[in-house]
Amino acid sequence: MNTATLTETTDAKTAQFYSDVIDGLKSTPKRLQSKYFYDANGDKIFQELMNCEEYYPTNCELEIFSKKTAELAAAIAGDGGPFDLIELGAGDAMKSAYLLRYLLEQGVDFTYMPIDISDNVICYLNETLPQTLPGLQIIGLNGEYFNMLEEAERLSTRRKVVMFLGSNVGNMPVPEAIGFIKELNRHLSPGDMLLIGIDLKKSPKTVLAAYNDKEGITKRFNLNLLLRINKELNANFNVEHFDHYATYDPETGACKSYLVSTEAQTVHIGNEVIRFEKDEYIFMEISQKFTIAETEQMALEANFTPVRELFDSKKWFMDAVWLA
Ligand code: AVJ
Repeated sequence: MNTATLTETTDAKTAQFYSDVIDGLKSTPKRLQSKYFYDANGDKIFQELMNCEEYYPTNCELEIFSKKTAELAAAIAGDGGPFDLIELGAGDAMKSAYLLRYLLEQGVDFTYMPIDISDNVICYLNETLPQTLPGLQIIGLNGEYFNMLEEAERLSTRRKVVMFLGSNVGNMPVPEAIGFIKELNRHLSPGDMLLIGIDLKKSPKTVLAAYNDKEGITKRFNLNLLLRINKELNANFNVEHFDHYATYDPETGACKSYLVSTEAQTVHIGNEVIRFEKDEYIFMEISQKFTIAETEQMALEANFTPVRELFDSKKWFMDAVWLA
């Protein structure tokens, strides 16, 4: 068994977190980066979210991975030779595990390289996956996508299949998403592939409900970032003075989350002081939705060729295979 973990140092990560938070809260309008949602508590709240009634994307993609495993495996098989399967933002790898198990059963020679910003996640995967999937070659990489992708390139000599699931691509505004996928393409060679999970446009009510659940899990998920800032950056946010607000625009496909200051207040973060007016908002997250045509356009603009599209039974979600 080949198991390893590579981690950026905690100091460097905290320094980056601090400067990103201060930059974001000193800009107009104020913003925070949703990639910072995922500390240990954030991971837990996201798990709750995935199990709640309104949040559909995970279940849709799980349906694709559990019921169309053979089709997925065939779509990424290439010439049948060995390859490295790199996953950006692996999370609990619940969906990927279906594919990993199938590939192992078929005797395919591959190494699974999960990349995640959460060190919890990577430790967990390195420990548990080899137990539940005997024979799995795994190298967990803890850090930012492109830093760790470069690490993966240093470790890999074989054809690469990159998985980017869960509509994580939707957490960037479209132009940035295209830039990101282009950059990804530059790290790949002809014959390499991208298996990308994308949330599709659907009833606006269905989308909005997923980001505005009745139980308030999404609200807690957003507020948790303020608590993380308190804990890790020595700040004093009072989460009772912030409310969560979500919008969905069916025209653009942009679903956005905000935290709104319910009163005029001052927050201290390290040596910095941030003032909020009453009703001033922090832009927290975008979760972009696409038509199928828009995703194909995006693939072409980023120099990929779409080769296969798989859907759940409601056609709410798509996993597409794009050739580099
Ligand atoms: C994990 C980024 C795909 O945008 O749907 C869920 C995160 N935010 N509810 C998404 C999230 C609010 C989720 N992704």
